[in-house]
Order: sequence, then structure tokens, then C-alpha cells
Amino acid sequence: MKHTFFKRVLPFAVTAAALAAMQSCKPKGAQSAVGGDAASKVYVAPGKYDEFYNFVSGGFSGQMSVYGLPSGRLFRVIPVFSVDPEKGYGYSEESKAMLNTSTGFIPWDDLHHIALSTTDGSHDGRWAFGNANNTPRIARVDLKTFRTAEIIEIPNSAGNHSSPFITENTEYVVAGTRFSVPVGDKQDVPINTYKDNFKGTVSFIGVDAGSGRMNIAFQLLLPGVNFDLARAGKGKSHGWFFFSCYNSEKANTLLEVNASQKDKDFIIAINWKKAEEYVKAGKGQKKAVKYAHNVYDEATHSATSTIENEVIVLDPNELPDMVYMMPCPKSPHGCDTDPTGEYIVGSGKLAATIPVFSFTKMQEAIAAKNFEGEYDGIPVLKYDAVLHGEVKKPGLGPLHTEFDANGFAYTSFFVSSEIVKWNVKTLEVVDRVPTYYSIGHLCVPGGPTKKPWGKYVIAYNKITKDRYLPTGPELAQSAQLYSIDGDKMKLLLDFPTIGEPHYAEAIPADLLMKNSQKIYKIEENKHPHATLGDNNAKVVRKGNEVHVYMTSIRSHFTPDNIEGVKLGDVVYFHVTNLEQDWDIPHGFAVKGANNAELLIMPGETQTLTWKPDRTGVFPFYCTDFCSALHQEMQGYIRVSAAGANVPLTFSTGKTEPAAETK
Ligand code: RUQ
Ligand code: CUA
Repeated sequence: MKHTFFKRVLPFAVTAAALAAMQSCKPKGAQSAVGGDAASKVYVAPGKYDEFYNFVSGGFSGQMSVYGLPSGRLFRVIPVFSVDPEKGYGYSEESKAMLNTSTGFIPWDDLHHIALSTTDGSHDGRWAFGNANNTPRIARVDLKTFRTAEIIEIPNSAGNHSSPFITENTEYVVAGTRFSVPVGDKQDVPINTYKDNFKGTVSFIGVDAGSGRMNIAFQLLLPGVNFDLARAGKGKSHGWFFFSCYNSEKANTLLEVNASQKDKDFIIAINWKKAEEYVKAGKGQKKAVKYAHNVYDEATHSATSTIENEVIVLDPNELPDMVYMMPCPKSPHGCDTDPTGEYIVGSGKLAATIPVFSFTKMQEAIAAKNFEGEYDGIPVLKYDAVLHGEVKKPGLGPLHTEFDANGFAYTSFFVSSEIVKWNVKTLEVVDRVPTYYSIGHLCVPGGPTKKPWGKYVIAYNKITKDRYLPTGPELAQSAQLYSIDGDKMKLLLDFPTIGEPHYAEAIPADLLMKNSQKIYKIEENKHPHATLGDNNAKVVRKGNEVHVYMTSIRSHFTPDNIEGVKLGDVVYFHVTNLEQDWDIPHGFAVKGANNAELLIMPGETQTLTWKPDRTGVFPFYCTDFCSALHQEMQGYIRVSAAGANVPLTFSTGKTEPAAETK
């Protein structure tokens, strides 16, 4: 049970039956789930392509993984917030800066949610965003290269959970703080002064329409609650953003009890167009902060990290008509807007119903000032005035909702382990299927967009007890694929996933395939230590640094014999892969190095640093099976004593003895 709220839900599960279901983790009918034609529905014949890419959060692995649907085959793990020895990410000198933060290099984080970029509310296939939950950050992955292109840290935030949801044209990705914290100059305060000193923030991170470059456009200073999830308005509600929050009790201890006192928490509605106006009019306050902004440059194949010092903060207590609160039962997780943008669904983990709010009614209630009061100076709209209606008796522990193109919603139920399909207008439940077990998020391809692609709903489960071969105390994390083509949902496939899958998105394959990058052009390689051709390979000493300008091409390194390195030297292997063929990376590793290998794409340059700690001759080799002579792709580097007078030499294909060695 990886997810913290499991613990929180437990004592409050509404009925005894629910408790029983949770403890056994086994809904009825567990065995009878798969229909006879399921296999053919997920069979992708050898050599054929899948229909969708599924981008799945890797949870506490810190990465994003990419599966094909309907087959469930794993295609790639994209390193984002954690080092990845398979690809050298976080180990190569070029990539280290990607993991820099205001507190230095951090090799790990916890990625919960994915957002695929959209234009006019529909997937455009350009970028995937992910959140770092522990040290607040947002990453942008380039879907041409399936590589992390940028990471920006979020100041005044702690536990960046309510993130990275996006607006209709990817104007902004947002970051809502899970933990409220002391904000401003006074940070060192007693924890039990929470109610006075702790604040929540949400940040709007602008995304440049051309380059994708992120910048923190502004932050809103909000009450000290816990922000959970969010969705942008779309269509008629474009210009608004909706955030679910819990702990409106503002508890600072034993939240499982103390943050579950009130019947209702809130969905916070933010008019971000209004916020933009305030920023333009100079109404925001510039606050001193410190955060890292890391960018990977495709021309130099290198990341740089810049520490930024300022953020613009807007205070809704001083700037009216920007923030409203809608009461929402009880500790809402999901906060989802339907494809039309009219309906906002709050999934309260401890609630017995699913409230569906109407954007039109919300606008009317705001115009009529139909408020039931204030919360920290922010107007609270009357529940009945903004409610479209409630889905009655839907299940236990509603968590997250997605939509198809036909007016139906699909809600995951963590406690009762099921997906429930209901009609968004009439609020009638029309179908339900069990999940195995304890589903968290779910995903309908295009489900959060204006144009759902539909066809499947995928469950991302917390527990797989008895579904897979046992693998010791921890079992595989898992997803399940259901068809939603007909009136009834049908289970088609279980497939294991990496890390803990939280949220995921799926996008039609043809939107990405055609753009996929095959090589880095060697003539465009602007890496300062690139070696553009075998003839330019060399070894250069600079004080106690030895720079090896090395090339790799099937199936040798140039140079492959290096002498004259001395103890106390630091050796930099700058390896340029000269290949210009798709899918021909070379690897590089040297014996005794205290980091991982390099994996160098065609046309790319990457650097491995090595500080030898003893004298001798050390082999290096290519780690990626690149040709029939891959096993021959190797070399030696000799390390002599600090005072030795072995000259610096390098060669490839030379058999005569090197310069004398004393
Ligand atoms: S969440 S179900 Cu942190 Cu959205 Cu996990
Ligand atoms: Cu190059 Cu193996």
C-alpha cells in the first residue's frame, strides 16, 4: 500500500462492508472478469504497431514510462526526476544540471501526474509534463526525443502534488502545494502556529508556445489548506482553473482524524485571466525566493542550471474577483472538468456522493454574490447555488474522473475497487466493473481534453495481490485495460508497470510517431568538447585534468590506447558518437568509475568523469550491443604514479611500443 491516503481513508470508510472489501482487497466476481474475445482485442501482431502511446507516471521511481495500448508493452522509461544508469541520466556531466535544485543536486523524486500538451483543448503531441512531488518541480519532456528538456523548481511550495495540469492551449501548467508552509521572511515558526503562519500557494508556469520554455508567471497566495489535484476550464470555462483541496480544518497533526472533521472541503476556482490582468497592471508583489531552472540544450547536448531569485505573488485578499471557493464533500482528490467545460466533478475520497458543479451556475452565483460566507477572506459560494447535481450511491472512495466523447464519465473508486460509468447530464450510474485492486487514477485516452479519443479506460492500481507471480514482499505495480466501446465496460488485459503508477495519459500513436527524432545531425553538434571525426580525436592535459576527445563508430573508439595519466588526475572522457543511423547508440564505461555508463545517441557528445584511485591499466568498453564486433569495441587507459614521467600519448591501431616508460 504505497499511497498515503489509504491510511487516511481506512478509519473513515463509510460502512462495515467497505472495510471488509478493503481488507480482503477482493471484490466479488474477481475470477469471472475476462470475456472470450479479450485476447484478440489486445493482440498486436509481431511487427505491428500499437494504437496509443500511454504515458504513465512512475510514482516513487521518479520517472515516466511509455507503454503501447492495447498491448500493454513497455517501450521506454524516460528519466525525469531520478538518475537512470541505463541512460547515464544524472551521471553524465551534461545531464547532471537537470537535477540541480536550490538545495543542490537531488538524484531522486516522486512523479505523480502527467499532462500532455494541448492546442485548442486537444492533444497536439508536443510535450509531456510531470510533477516532482517531494522537492517541488515541473518537468517538460520533449515528445520528439522522449527526453526531459526542462525542469523548473517551484518556490513557496512543499509537496508539489496539485500539478502539472494545463490550460487549453498550454498557456500555463500549474503547481499547487500539497503542504502549506510558512511563506515569506518568517520561516522558523512553531508548527502549532499553523493557522496563523502557514499558507498555500498555487503557481502558474507560463509555457512559450514555440520553444516550450517555462517561466513562473505568477503565484497566488491562498489559505493554508492542502492542495490535491486540479483541472483547467475549457471551452466556456476557459480562463478558469479548479483546484481540489482538503484539510480546510487547517490541522497540523494527525491529519487522518483532524483533517476529516468537516463535511465539506473546497474546490477553489481561480480566474486566471483576471490574475493575468492584475499582473499586467503591476498589481503583483515581487518576492525574493530561490529556485533552479534547468534547460537541456539540443545543440550542445548539455544542460544548464540557473538560480532565479524572484516571483510575482498575487494576494486575493487585496485583489478581488479572482478566487472563489465551492464547498465540496469531503477531502476531494480528483477535480475534473468535462469535455464541454460546463461540468466540474469533485471526487471526495470520504464522500458518499459525487458532486457535479455547473460552470454556468457558478458564474450566475458569482454575479448574484450568492455567498454563504468567507474563508480567509475569500468568498465561499453556496453549495446548492453552484451544484448541477450529485451522483447518488456511486461507490466508496471516489478518487478521479475522466470522460469519453459521448457524455459519459468514468470514476475510479479506491475503497470499493471499481470503475463506475455514469451519465454526466442525468447523473445516472449506467455501469460498473471491478478493478484488481484498489484503483487510484484512471485514464481514458484524451479523457481530460475537449476531444476524448475514447475506446479504452485504463485503471492504475495500488495492489496486485494474487494477480501476478509472487516476487517476494513486493509485487508488481499494475494497470488494467478495459474496453469502453460498447454500453458495458469489458476487462481486456492486466499489465505490470514500473514504480507506482499514479496518473497517466494516452495519445494516438500517429500524433507522435511521425515527429519522432532519429538522430542528432553531426554537423549541428555544438558541444564544446565534440570531436567531429576520427582525425580530430586527441588527449589534452590541463593541469591535473586530462580531457579525452574520443569518437565512437562501429566498432571502435578513437583513441583506444591512452597512456600518461597520473594518480591525482581527473579524466574527462568526452565521447562523440559519429553514427548517423537511427537507433545506433554507443555506450561507454571504464573500470572503477564511481558513476554509471554513458549512452550516447547518434551524433551526440557525452562526458564521463573518472578519478582513478590506483595505478595500473584499466579497460573501457562499449556497453550497448552495436554490431557483430561490439564485443571488440574496447580500449585501455594506463594510470601511472603521480611522479612518473610517462608522456601523454594516445593512439588507435598502433602496435609498435609506445614511448618509453622508464
Ligand atoms: S495521486 S492515486 Cu498522488 Cu493523484 Cu496517486
Ligand atoms: Cu558500440 Cu557496442
